[in-house]
Amino acid sequence: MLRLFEQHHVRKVKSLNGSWNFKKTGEATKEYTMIVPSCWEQHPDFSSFRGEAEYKKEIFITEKTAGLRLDFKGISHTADVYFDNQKVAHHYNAYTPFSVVIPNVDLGSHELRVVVDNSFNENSALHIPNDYYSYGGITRGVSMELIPNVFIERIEFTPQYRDHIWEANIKVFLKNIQQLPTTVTVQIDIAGKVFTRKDLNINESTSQVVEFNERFFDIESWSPTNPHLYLLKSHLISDENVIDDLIERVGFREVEIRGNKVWINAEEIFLKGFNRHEDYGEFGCAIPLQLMVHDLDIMQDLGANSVRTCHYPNDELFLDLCDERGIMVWEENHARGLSLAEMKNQNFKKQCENCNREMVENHYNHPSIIIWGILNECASETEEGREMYKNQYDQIRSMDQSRPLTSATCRHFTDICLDLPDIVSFNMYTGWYQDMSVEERHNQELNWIHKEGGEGKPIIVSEFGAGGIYGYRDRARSKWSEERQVDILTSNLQIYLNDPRIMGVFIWQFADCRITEENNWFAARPRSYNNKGIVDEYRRPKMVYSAVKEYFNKV
Ligand code: ADA
Repeated sequence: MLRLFEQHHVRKVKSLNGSWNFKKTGEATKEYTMIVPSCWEQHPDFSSFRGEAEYKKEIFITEKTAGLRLDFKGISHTADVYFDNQKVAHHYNAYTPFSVVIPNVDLGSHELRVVVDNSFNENSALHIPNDYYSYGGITRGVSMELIPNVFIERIEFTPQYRDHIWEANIKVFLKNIQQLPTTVTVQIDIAGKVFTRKDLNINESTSQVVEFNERFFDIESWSPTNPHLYLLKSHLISDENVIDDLIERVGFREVEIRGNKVWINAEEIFLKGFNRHEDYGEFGCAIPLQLMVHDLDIMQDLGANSVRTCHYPNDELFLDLCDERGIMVWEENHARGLSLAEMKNQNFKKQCENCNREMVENHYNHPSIIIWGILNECASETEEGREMYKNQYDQIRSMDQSRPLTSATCRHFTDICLDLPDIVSFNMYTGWYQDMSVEERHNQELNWIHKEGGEGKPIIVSEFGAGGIYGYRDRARSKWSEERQVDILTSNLQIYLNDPRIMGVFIWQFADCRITEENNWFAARPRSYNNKGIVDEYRRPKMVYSAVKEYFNKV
């Protein structure tokens, strides 16, 4: 399952999840059977394997159509895709989906082979040794689709509330994969209304956007307290026949900045949430759906209303769950703590641009996503870094004007980019990395933000927290004990949750997560884990759980 709802009733889709042949690349290596999706680290022989391996699967084409479309929701972290030994796709980044269309595939048996590499090297600017783990494998779902010569690539649904009426701009992106022009009709069906565009000439080998601007009445809006969703069904008709379709699930909601607050529809919001890595015990980043549900059940039990997808785009199944539950999402591109030298890697710009484009294009219709974030704790204190931040804000704004942008900084008192985002966010570990009064340090930070470009903008404390090793109890309440984690979290929550100058907080972090040992990360991370979770990597609650629940449920 790639989504929580069916995206096609007409297009023929087949899941390729399940057993694949697997082996390390190279000669005469041992053959395994590996489940897709999963991390290869789940297998005892590969629990710390960093390198290259290949997956193979035989697929059968039982109907002749114009093209075969392969849809990969996530491969960690570099993939080369071969179809009958012909290379058909290359993709970098574990956290964004990609697809490839192979025209005119013959009936019968074919070989699909995917070479996957999770090694660290100069070609990888974003997956580097870090305070989270870059797993290996086909870690999210895969499917194959039979498509006609003109098919619906994607849809963008942008709702707006004007003069007490819901309006929506709907863009339908069509692609003609063959060498002959085709005339089609596009039909949209949503909220009991049907819209049609007839006699559209789609030229050979081109993409074309068909746009609708419509008004709606008797609409139930999407909000955190009433997350009402609508299915948007699109059909492609040629010569009186429905040749393709695509179904999206959308919500009528608008995100607005009013002064230093963020509003959803007619409601001012305060974000109380968690930073959540995609990491769960032996499952690594390939978290099964029922455990995604478990995570959200726990977050909502704690009184959270939001989640930050630190530090990369998340699995669409998780975003679908957030849509259904009204959990507000800060989704961010893939980057964590890159120095200027690392941002100057020759692949950084392209890899970020691709990640931003794939994130926005594929996740655009999720009403739960209310903020796009970029470049967590990168070199925003430098002129060259500022240029890169500005370019990425501009890129995302060019694709989506409906959501505010932000970036979590730790360049305190030196950051020169605070004027660029719509929302100013900062990471602060008072009581853990620096022992001083939380209130005093917080006022220092807000005074600096106001002077350096953040005046009048919404402000989020995007990270704060402390380490607590599950099961480590200490009368002296030493650092790394569960007791000290309670002390530090409560001293921070008391200040942040009662300050009208901020509009949100994200605790670092929801659950403990594995980190990479390289670059000495292990030395500052007992167990080679980031132990700042409210629960551990198996979601076992630490002492701090009840303290967070008490504070979050007061707001
Ligand atoms: C930073 C970073 C997080 C994590 C945190 C920590 O704020 O953004 O990814 O590394 O520090 O645990 O120190």
